[in-house]
Amino acid sequence: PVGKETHIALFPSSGMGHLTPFLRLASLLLHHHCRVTLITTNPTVSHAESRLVSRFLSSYPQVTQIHFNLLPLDLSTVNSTDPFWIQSETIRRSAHLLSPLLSSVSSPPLSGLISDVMLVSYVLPVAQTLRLPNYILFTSSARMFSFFAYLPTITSISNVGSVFDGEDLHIPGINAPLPRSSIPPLLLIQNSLFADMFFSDSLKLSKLDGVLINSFKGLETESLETLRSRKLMEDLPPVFAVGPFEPCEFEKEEEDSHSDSDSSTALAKWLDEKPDGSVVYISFGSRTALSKDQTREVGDGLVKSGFKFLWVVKNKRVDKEEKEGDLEEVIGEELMEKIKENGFVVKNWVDQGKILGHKAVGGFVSHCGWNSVVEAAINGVRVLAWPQHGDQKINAEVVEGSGLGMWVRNWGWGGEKVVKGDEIGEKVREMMESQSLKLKARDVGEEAMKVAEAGGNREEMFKELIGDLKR
Ligand code: BUP
Repeated sequence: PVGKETHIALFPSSGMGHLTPFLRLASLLLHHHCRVTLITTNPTVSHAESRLVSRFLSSYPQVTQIHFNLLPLDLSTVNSTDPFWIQSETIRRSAHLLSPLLSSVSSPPLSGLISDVMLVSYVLPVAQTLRLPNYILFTSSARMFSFFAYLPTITSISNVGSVFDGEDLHIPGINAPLPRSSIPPLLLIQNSLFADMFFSDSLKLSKLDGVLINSFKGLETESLETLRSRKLMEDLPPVFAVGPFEPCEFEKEEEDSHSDSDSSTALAKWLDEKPDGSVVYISFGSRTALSKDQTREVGDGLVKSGFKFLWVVKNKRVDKEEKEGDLEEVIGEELMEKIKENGFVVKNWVDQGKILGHKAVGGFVSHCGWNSVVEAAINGVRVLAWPQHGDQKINAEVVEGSGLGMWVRNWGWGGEKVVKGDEIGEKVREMMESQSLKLKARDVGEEAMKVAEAGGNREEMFKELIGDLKR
């Protein structure tokens, strides 16, 4: 009804790859006059997450925060050593405690809950008990969502390998088949947390009220069309292509607290002095640390490419574990000297939104975490895909298929082999020198702008979503 205020609770899972799109979604919902309540878990895994949450809350004082204290998890009951997976499982197993917290939200009462795709099995029963519409934000590509929705309808957790045996997987309504080599490796490990989550959550999709995806026509035209028209399967809930999510003001201000402000000023100055489109930016995301050998080969490759480069180096999966002096130790003095001629190296973190939006940056060597792909797309920056794990090969297929970038398939998953500097340098050069790639990436960027402008397709999607929530 007219006049009813839409009040939405948001519940992200762990890691920057999940938190960031949730906060960008919050910002878009506020822009569309919704009231927002954010559920924040205590503790978080990384410093990056807690800093981003406090930045967000101080920028938007009108947002209500629900502090959600997690129950301790018995580690002997989880088959993972990855702190982000463990945290995600901790959130799942604590989810029943949400019920009293959500039911106490009253002025105005909640219209719906948008929770993380990784929490479906545990959050949906809570929402059902409270008679609260439950939507999810799928934090990867529409292509990955098609795979997620479809695979469990044709096989069981113990037979994933068999549907691929020697073949590609054909997903209804999607032209480019999915090769066996692209499936997230953890899916082939039956008792991994990921495989368990993937299967149990996927089979509950039809019970949800809707699925939000940070993607857009122009980047994933076919997959989105297939999902929205229910060509993939009849009982899918409505899919809303609410992307592209662009980096927000509250993220930019955070820069100084991540790295020391002297080095961020030096970086800004370094970039400002470079010609348009001349710099390659290299980052493998917030939760991938390359091996020492691979890190050195990357450095060697960047030097050999002959291009100017800005390189974010991580040597620990979790930022809290990084120590002073790590960078020099990993890269080594000799290589560090060569790097200084053409490169700028930052340990652990930069304001990526700002970097990709800088006119000096022309190319991006990326692991293809989905947020990074969308950020490159918004800015029309071409990508050299180097998927490391999880959904990243499926996202790299989107990069290649949309024209946003190129992918050297035989580099395999991160850590599978050490790719040599000579080859890295050659491919970086190929990406930077390709006129056709440059133009195609620019087209994708223009499409993103069109979708995101006032009156564009993204606004239509938000109107549809909010209309749905008001019913
Ligand atoms: Br590293 C890094 N600065 O230095 P993805 C990341 N980010 O702003 P991930 C920075 O974190 P999953 C840095 O812009 C993006 O929004 C980046 O998300 C930002 O990859 C986010 O790209 C990272 O999806 O997550 O973190 O590997 O494994 O969940 O895909």
